[in-house]
Amino acid sequence: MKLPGMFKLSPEVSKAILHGKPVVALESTVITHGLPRPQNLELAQSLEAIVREGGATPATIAVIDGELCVGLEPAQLEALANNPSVRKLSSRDLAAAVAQKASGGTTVAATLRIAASSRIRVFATGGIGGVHRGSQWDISADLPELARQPLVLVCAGAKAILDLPATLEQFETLGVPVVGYGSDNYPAFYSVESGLSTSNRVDSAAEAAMLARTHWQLGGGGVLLAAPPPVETAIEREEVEAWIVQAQAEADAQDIRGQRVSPFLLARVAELSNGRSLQANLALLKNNARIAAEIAKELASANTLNA
Ligand code: PSU
Ligand code: MN
Repeated sequence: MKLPGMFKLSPEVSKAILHGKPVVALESTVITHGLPRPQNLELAQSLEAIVREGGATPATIAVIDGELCVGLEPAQLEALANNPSVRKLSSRDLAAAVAQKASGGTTVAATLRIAASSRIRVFATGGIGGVHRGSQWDISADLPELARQPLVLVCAGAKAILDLPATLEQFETLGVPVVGYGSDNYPAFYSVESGLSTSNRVDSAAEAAMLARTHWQLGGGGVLLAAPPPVETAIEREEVEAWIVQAQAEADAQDIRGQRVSPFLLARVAELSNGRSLQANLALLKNNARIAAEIAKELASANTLNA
């Protein structure tokens, strides 16, 4: 596959894409800005291992020295996770990072773009961005980018720190199907239920793949596949809510804005919950990677049958 020079596919990922093998994209802002050290690197490595065990090739995406890297070498992943000064790169930030030969973790939005250009069709993350509480104009670029790029995004819904009803309305406006995986409930990231409903439900990876392929045939872009977080580490909504309200009040008082809001809230909720939210976050990320590998396999085998 010929991509512009700024793209750098790892040999493993390049081969998998070329042969129509299942590939799962993984984002890197969760590594650089979403999780504390050393859990961030451990998590990044286990997500890759889970995708491999599931029979797919992991493609962790990041920008390193201005190159759009699709699939990282172990040393690159380590360097990224241990460098506290790398950038958080959303869609709007990619051109500057490339031009300035900078490095950074790519958000869901930026990862969607790079993955779509590389013809990857499945992507696993923890929770997608969305509409922030209190400031309805702070809407993550994750939303319009998901509407545009034809991928299945496996996540536990939007991050609970957000205004979930407003975020769900945005998906409807943008024409993004919000599909529950084995559930009618729209999950709330740390919690199994948000009190909101999904627009559809599937009960297997094969059904998810079929729905996505049909959406793409109809000219659609992204599909949000909402998987409930594992019950062992999930937290009741009421309990989480108190921590979020406190963290948001602190963010407002300290005038935290823009790109800093989500990392601040996630870190503060982890502190206020004595690490319980972190455990839930790690568990759901792994769960989503496992499901994404299954869907990638379904999509790849359907492609072979149609060839
Ligand atoms: N999921 C997690 N932790 C994270 C993120 C997702 O479990 O840190 C990241 C993703 O990269 C997502 C970003 O794109 O948070 C959203 O940032 P913002 O709200 O600034 O758009
Ligand atoms: Mn924002």
